[in-house]
Amino acid sequence: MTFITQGKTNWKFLLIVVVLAAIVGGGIFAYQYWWVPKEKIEAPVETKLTIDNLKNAEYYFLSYDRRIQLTNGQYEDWPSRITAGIYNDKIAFGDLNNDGKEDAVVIVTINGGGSGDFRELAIMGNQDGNPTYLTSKELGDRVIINSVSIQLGIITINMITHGPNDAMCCPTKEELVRYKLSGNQLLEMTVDETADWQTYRNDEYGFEIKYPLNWDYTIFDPVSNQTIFAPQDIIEKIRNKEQLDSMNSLVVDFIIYDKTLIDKGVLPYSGQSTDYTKVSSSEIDIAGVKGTYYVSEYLQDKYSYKQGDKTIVVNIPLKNGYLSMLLEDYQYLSIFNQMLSSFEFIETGLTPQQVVLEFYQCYLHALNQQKSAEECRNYLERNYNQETLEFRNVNVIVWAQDLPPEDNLYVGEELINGNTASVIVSFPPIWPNHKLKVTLDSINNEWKITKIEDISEGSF
Ligand SMILES: [Ca+2]
Repeated sequence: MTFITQGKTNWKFLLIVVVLAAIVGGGIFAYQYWWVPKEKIEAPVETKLTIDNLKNAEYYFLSYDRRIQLTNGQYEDWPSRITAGIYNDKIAFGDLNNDGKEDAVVIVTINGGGSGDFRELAIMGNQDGNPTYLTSKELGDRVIINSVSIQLGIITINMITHGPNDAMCCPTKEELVRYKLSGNQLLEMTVDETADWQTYRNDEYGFEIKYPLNWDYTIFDPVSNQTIFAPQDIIEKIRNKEQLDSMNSLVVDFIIYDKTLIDKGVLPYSGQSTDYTKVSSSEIDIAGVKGTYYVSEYLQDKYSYKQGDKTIVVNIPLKNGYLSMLLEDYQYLSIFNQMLSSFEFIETGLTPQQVVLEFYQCYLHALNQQKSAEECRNYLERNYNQETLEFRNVNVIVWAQDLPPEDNLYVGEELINGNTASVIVSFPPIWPNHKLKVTLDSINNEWKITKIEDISEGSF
């Protein structure tokens, strides 16, 4: 991205980024900046559920097949010896049915007079601020609930259940269960649905993210690092420029706002409502950092969106800027959220280009120390510990005896595709026709050279 620093291309570059941001963000940036009338949109009336109204709501108890109205979190029916209640400190809030309003999960407990004490997970929907029972799940007799949380629409319960040798009184087996709401049903999730997903890795900005097995990605604009993720057939169409008319076709994409952009005032989306969108925002914990999760709802038909459609922007701080993840097509919400929860920071070791440079510095070193090419090769083999290192037959061994000064070596184009990278090395101006293609594999988050090919045109 060296040309950003060249004064004469700044404006053109900025224009590209601003236009791009306007297109990708559903026009939100540009419109809020230049065309939105200054009157503010009325803020929607607060319709949040509170612990107090959850303590005074009606619940359905599965274990006793009965609807019970709680008063101040309790219920007592002495004739039938039934007592019930909720745990005030085991309540979590979050939108579970994607209507943009925070719902709640509540742990309820019911006892029929015996020693059995049954815990259930109750899902309370948000109807204009009133808790409304949606569904529930039996968790067990006398299990201990450690914590309940909602993250990206996924409910996680940390609890202690009964191991094979535990008495009913005293469970000891720690268990983590996760549920998601699908319609009015609670689905238990397998431990990691993303286990067989593919990994996108970005060494420059130090993060990786998973995407589904039958999906692919394409770098749409290398300047802003805009990268689109979608099912393979859609990516194919985008690559062939067949499907760019509809923003929804972008499915999931991201833009990296690095320090250079931010210093120039090109900022990630900041969530203002417009005359055609209503935006709500919430803080989200992603891989240990605080991000912001914006949901925009279209109040009228606009671009390729219909009234009521939603898009999401999530800003995640990186060491050197912001990653802005966008969901353009709301039907992929659950995949988008899973991609987000797979986000991880990675140790930024050497980039493929740096590894290649280091590799060539060895040759320079060998030259200066009067070491032989053989010695240097041994050094590299030791350092890279790579049995498949296949440079023996490449002319580079010969060149090592007569290497150009460091300035004349150009470690050029770098292409990273998942765990494989290639770097083109050339030697202008001494050998302008000479090029090498160096292939690297990422092994345990470290780039290792696996192959060097002479791709020169014409003879040396
Ligand atoms: Ca909701």
